[in-house]
Amino acid sequence: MIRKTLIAAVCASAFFGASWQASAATYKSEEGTLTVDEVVGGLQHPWAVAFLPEGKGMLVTERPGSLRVVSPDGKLSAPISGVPQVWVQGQGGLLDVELSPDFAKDRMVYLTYAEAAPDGKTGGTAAGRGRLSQDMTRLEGFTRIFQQQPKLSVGNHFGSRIVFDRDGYLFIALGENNNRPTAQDLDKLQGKIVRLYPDGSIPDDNPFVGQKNVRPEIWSYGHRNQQGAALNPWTGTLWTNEHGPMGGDEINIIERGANYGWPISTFGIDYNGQPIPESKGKIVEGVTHPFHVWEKSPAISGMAFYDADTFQQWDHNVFVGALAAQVLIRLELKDDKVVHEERLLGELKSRIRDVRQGPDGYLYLLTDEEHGKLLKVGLAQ
Ligand SMILES: [Ca+2]
Repeated sequence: MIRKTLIAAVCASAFFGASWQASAATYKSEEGTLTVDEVVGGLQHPWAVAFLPEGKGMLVTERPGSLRVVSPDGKLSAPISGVPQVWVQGQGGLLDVELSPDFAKDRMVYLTYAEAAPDGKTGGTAAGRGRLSQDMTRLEGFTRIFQQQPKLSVGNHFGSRIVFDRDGYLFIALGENNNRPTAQDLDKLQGKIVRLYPDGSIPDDNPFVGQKNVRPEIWSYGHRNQQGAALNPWTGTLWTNEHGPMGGDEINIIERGANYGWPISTFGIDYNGQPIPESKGKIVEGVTHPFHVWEKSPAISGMAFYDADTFQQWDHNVFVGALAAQVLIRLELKDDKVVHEERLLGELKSRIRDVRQGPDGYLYLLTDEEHGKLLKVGLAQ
């Protein structure tokens, strides 16, 4: 145990200097004293963070359209060039960032973003990839590999998160553009998870390939607005989370071809206090029900499984960010059930947009604010 702690401390200092003990703010939690370090501030509505290999720091997206490098010592780069033009409207803009599983060889960076229709009045989610130059100032040859069609959003529910599975398939978790019925329409890409090859081509063994009037990209459907997704490191299965309407935020374990219910099945109600018009109830036959549901919505975004050795108190926990509730949610799992929930860092009064486990075993959070921050969270040892 002592040895492990020592190794963790050495790794942590190799990654981000040894300053946290001196500068970290501390907060109480059930598992010990939380330490919170500001890695960098002054981020404009940061949305997603991805870790570069070999301790080179991180890539961070800002929703108004910038992708930046945060160096290991917390310096913020100028915007990286070659990033696509994004549609900055409502919840839209530059969204998720993920590195290729073969990044060490191919240096590919994947982005999701909102793009406008030609008339500029509506938009949808798109994804693309480009090669990060060695000096990390440019994305070269950026190419769109996916777009939601038709473009139905006027500024809401773009999702989105990118996850690669262990076999290298690319999953994109999407929103329904605030057009409820489309989540059940298999001829549209709203409210879906799609499964692609990394170049955007469609695998032949996707569940709906070859069916008439059905989009072959679809892997699962009936989703509302998914803003968190991660691969379960113990099972290799894809988990996503999605915003319900008023109530009914969900975590789902994604199965091939399954219907996750929105809007015919939901634990939430409409913002006007009335039932969702299309809903037939909470439990509906033929629908895969949520793994976990919040009847009162924290407005969840980002998700990370904790599988590092650094803080063993967090072993097998799942962390989820919350925007409206302004907390980091910690869930304890036992036999694949959520057995306990703790809400952390409410003192910060910050909308938590993303949460990831860093290579040093600390958690990294982004706060969705005009002057947002990248925070590093651990437990005092
Ligand atoms: Ca559902």
